[in-house]
Parts: sequence; structure tokens; C-alpha cells
Amino acid sequence: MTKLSPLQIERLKYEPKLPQSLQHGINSLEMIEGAPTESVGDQEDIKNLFPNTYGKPYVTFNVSSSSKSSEAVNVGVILSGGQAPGGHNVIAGLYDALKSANQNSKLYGFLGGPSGIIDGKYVEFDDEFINAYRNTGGFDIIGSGRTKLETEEQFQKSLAVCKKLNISAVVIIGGDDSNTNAAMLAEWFIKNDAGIQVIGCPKTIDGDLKNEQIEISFGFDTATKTYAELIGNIERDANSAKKYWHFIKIMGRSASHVALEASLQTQPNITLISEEVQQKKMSLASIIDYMADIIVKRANAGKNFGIAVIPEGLIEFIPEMGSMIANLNDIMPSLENDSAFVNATTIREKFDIVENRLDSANASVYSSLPTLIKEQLLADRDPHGNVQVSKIETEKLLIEMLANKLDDLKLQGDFIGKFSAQSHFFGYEGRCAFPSNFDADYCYSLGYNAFALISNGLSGYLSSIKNLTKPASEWVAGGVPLTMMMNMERRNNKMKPVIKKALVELDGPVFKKLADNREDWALNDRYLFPGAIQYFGPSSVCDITTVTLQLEQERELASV
Ligand code: FBP
Repeated sequence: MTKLSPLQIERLKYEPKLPQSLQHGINSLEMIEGAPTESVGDQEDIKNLFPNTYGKPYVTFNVSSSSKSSEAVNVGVILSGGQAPGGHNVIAGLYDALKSANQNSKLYGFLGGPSGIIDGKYVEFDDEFINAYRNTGGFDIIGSGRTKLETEEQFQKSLAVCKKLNISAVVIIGGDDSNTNAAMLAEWFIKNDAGIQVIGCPKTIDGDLKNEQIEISFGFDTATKTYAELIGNIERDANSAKKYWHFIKIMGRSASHVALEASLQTQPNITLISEEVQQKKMSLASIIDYMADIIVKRANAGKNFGIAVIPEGLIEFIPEMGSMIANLNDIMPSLENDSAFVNATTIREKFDIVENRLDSANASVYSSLPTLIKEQLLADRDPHGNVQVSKIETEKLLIEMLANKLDDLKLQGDFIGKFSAQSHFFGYEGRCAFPSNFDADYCYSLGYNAFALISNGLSGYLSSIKNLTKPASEWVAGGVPLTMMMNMERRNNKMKPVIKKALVELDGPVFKKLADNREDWALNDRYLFPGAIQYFGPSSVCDITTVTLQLEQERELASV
């Protein structure tokens, strides 16, 4: 038998909390329909592409005065995309809801992400199987993957697998790309009279799958707390040794929510926010000037140390880099079929071919980069056509450029200090942590609620749990149509319907908190040390939500 850690043993016993409306089980629910919805952009295109699932209303659940009985159903579940703490609890919540409605219902887990439903690779869950994973981090219960569901052949194969297992509903637990898959599959199943519903659950540590109905994606809470613990520890080390500048890249493929939240929890000296860089059209050189200025000022005060937090997605938001990467993304498919490129014997030859193919302005940006970064930019795109920013060492690029800049300043007599830097990347460290109490409860509720949506006959909806800064019993359960979050974007050189990412709002309260304080944090050491996530103890420590969620909900309340 596998040996469990003491915390694992205790967490298995944790009983996740549910919103009051779901506490009486699936058979005692009444569904309230809200207003019809529109997509966030390109309404006509999205409506034409999703004629069967477009425009549906929001729904919420209340406890009903009467109780019904439910027929047995078979449901399949998929974990999709990057790991996020709490995924196992979504499955546990779904399983408990399905069994509470009818003990004869079955839950199947498709293995290895969306490819599991196409290839017919699955497991059937039972109590013993599920119980071993309650309140644990990771997606290892069934694994995950990033296969894009979009071709007729994939849909046909998925249908055949579902028919074989008599599955009448599929739950896809994923981020923006995975829930785009869910929307496509839902539409296709209805169009083909398959009798199979599709429900999504909002997952991603990146925190960029949110809107008025989805207050936060699961995993953000735990991942940001994990990174904040690590940053706090490094701040203490930096303040003790007083000899290093630490450059910490924080995960988050595109939006800077994770870096922003981790910084609000720890108050480092510098925090870059990609969305601000883009809005102010800051070039790489001006970012270096901004950072060098703080390093010089701190050195003048005798402080040759500090902490800089860098969002993972930064590189794509620097205008000249973003344009070059977009150009590179467009030429990548043809490069992969180009024998001169594929058979090039040296990396220099590859760089030359790339520079010849890029537009001239983009070619000169590309050619100005260090070899390491040029090489990393050529790595494979993910199945959705995204450059894999987690593989690009922006933190090292900034260190190299800053070292050169500070050398120049020293020669001119404008820098009297020392610059010794350490680089870090916090990403995978946070994605599989034991879910915080918040994520354990939220995820369980999302999964439970997904089955409420299924049992009320809906398809093409995302499970929604709101009012999240209140105690769990006051959370509001419901659903939001996936098409409502969609617009058209360029992917792999084609316009595609996708769920729109929520970026950091520069006029919102969360960014404002950073902007109002960063000058003070830059020069004075206002480091905060959040410490490790606490699972047991006073609620003021264990159940506290993120600064992002608190500030956003305060704004929401103020606007009512
Ligand atoms: P999702 O959007 O699928 O949740 O992925 C989140 C993420 O952790 C990003 O922050 C990161 O850039 C990416 O996954 C890394 O992907 P991979 O696990 O494939 O290296």
C-alpha cells in the first residue's frame, strides 16, 4: 500500500463545504432562468458558428419545495490543459452529486485529457478510487492533455465512445482553450442529435477565465499562495544576505493576474505587469531603463539587493516582441515543412532562415536577441498555436540586458553599486499543491454543481459558483452559457472562435493597489511574508481568499 504523508492523511478526512442551495442534493433543486446572453465579441460570427447553443440564459439554483427522483445516467469527465490545485475535488463533487441523485449512475474518467474521449481510454470510478484522491493536488487521478477538439473525425470518434459507454453527458474541466473545446463539442452533439450534454468547469491557475458570472477560476487561489510563500522566503533571504537581486518569473501564460496577486501578497521592489507594458507601449529598452533606475536608486541608498517579479507572458506584450512573435507564429507551420529549416545542421542556419522569412522590422528584433532566447522562441507551439512562454527565460533576458545597461552606467559614473542577480521561475511548483481550503470547497462545489446543470438538461454551459468572498454556505450556484464568453481570434494563422481571456484591468482596483504602492515598495523594504498555506487553524488564516478576489468583490458591492 502507498505510504501517505501525515498531511495527506488529514486532508483525506476534510469535508468540503457546499453552497446552501446544493446541500439538500440534486433532487431538491429548482432552476431559475435569467436573461438571454450575447457573446463578448463578434456576435454574428459566434451566433452563426453556434446556432444551437448561442444566446441561452444564465441560470441559478435554489432549494426547491418538492423533491424529485432522478433516473440513472452515465457521465464522462475530462481533465484538460495545465494542472490546477483542486481538480480532484471537482471530480469528487461530480461523483457525489451523481451518486446522491441515483446510486446506479456511473462516472467514467477519460484518460490523458481530451484524447481519452477520442481514443476510448477511460476508467470507471467507484468509492474507493475517488476517496483516495479527495482534497489532494494534481490531476494524476486520470491525467490531463492539451489535444484540441475541432475536427469532424474527433467528434465522430468521441460520439462512438460515448455511445459505447451509454454516456449522456460529458464534463470538461479546463481553461479558456479547453472550454472552447467544450463549446464546440456541445454544439456538435446537439447539431447531430447525439443526446449528449457537455458542461465545462472553470480551471486555470492563470486566473484569466473570469467574467461577471465566473468570479475566479479554480487553482488560482492555491497557486498564488504557493508562489507568495516562496517569494516571501526569498525576500527574507535577500534582506538577510543583502547581496543579490532576485528575478522571479511567475507562471501565467498570458495575463499577469498571478504575478499581480503574488506581489500584492508579498510587496516586492519591482513588479512588471504585461498589460501595462502593452498599454504604455513600453519597448524592451524602456523596461530595462525603468528597472535600472530602481536598481541605481537602491544602490545609492546602500542596497545592492532586491526582488523583481516578472509575469511569464511578458514577452508577448512588449509591442516589438509581440509583433515579432505573431509573425513567427504565422511562419512556423511553413517552417516545419521546409526541408532547409528542418535539416539545418547548426542553430545559426536556422536563425538565418527565420530572419529571412520574417518581415524586416520583426527580423531585426529577432536578430537582436540573445541566442538562448532566439532558440527558445523556435520551440514547438502548443496544440492551440500558442507560443510556450513557460519555456522562454525572460528573467534571464532581463538580467543580461540590465547587467549591460548597469555596466554602461558605471562607466559614465551613474551607478556606484554592485549588481549580482539570481533567476527563478515559479510555475510548476504551484500547480499541484494541496488545494487550499478555498479551492477544496470551490472545486467540490463546481463539480457538484456541474451535475446539477446536467440533471436540469443543459448543455454548452460552464459551472458557476459566485459570491466567493462570503462563507461557502452563502455561495450562489448556477451556470453560464459558454458562447457568452467567446469571440473570434487569430490562431495558427486562421480566425477561430475562442473564449476571450480576461486580462488585468488597468483601471481596476487590483492593479490600482499595486500602482498606488509600488514607488514606496521599490525603495523601502515593505516585504510581507505570507508563509505556507494553512489547512487547519483559525478561519482568518485558513479560509482567507486572494487579494484579487477581495478587491474585485468590494468593487462589485460598491457598484450595487
Ligand atoms: P491552462 O491555461 O491550461 O490552465 O495552463 C496554465 C499553465 O500553467 C500556464 O500558466 C503555463 O504557461 C502553461 O500552463 C504551461 O504548460 P505546460 O504544462 O504544457 O508546460
